[in-house]
Amino acid sequence: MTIYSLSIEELKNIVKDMEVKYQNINLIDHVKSRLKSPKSIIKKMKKKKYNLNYKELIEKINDIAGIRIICPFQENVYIVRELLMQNPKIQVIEEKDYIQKPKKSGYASLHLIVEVPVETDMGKVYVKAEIQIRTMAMDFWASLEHELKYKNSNVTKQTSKKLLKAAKVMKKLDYEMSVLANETR
Ligand code: 0O2
Repeated sequence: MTIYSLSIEELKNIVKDMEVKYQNINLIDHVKSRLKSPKSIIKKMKKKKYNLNYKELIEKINDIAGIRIICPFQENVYIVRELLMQNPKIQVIEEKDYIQKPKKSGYASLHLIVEVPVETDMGKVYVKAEIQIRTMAMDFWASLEHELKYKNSNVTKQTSKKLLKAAKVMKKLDYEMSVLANETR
């Protein structure tokens, strides 16, 4: 877990540098980070029917270390993506664009699975981490949906439908705000 924590610090520094460099355009609103708890890791491994051993954990669980980058506008999400892709300090190994192709739930966000080099007593090791990049509106929806449905198996079809409807409102709000921003620039 120490190694995963160090990878989060490394990623936060990369994002800080980005914010300083692009402070004139308010690229990022805020950044959150989290280390997945051992209980959640085991729960996820069981759900995905992985064998409960360290090999499977290291190879298959990509989001033990995670950071979330919240941007004001959707176009900023793709600028941040580009900057991360070009950053020589990290290697992007997988991308999932749930903005272009939202999940059935309505979930929208851009995910990058990256490898981050971390210095340890035993030398450099490459640690996998997940970067979620999304707008403030997407984050608002996802945080509440996470609490109301994603982690709750007793959700009714009606609630799911209402959450999907709210996701459409969230998408429209992002669009309207982008239009407004472009008009005022
Ligand atoms: P938690 O509690 O947030 O950590 P896979 O590629 O399928 O092998 P994975 O990790 O299931 O692996 O991929 P996926 O579907 O891209 O999900 C990664 C993370 O995205 C999830 O982590 C959630 O944080 C978030 N996420 C995905 N789908 C939804 C959704 O419908 N609603 C919300 N609110 N969040 C979602 P965890 O570990 O599942 O959960």
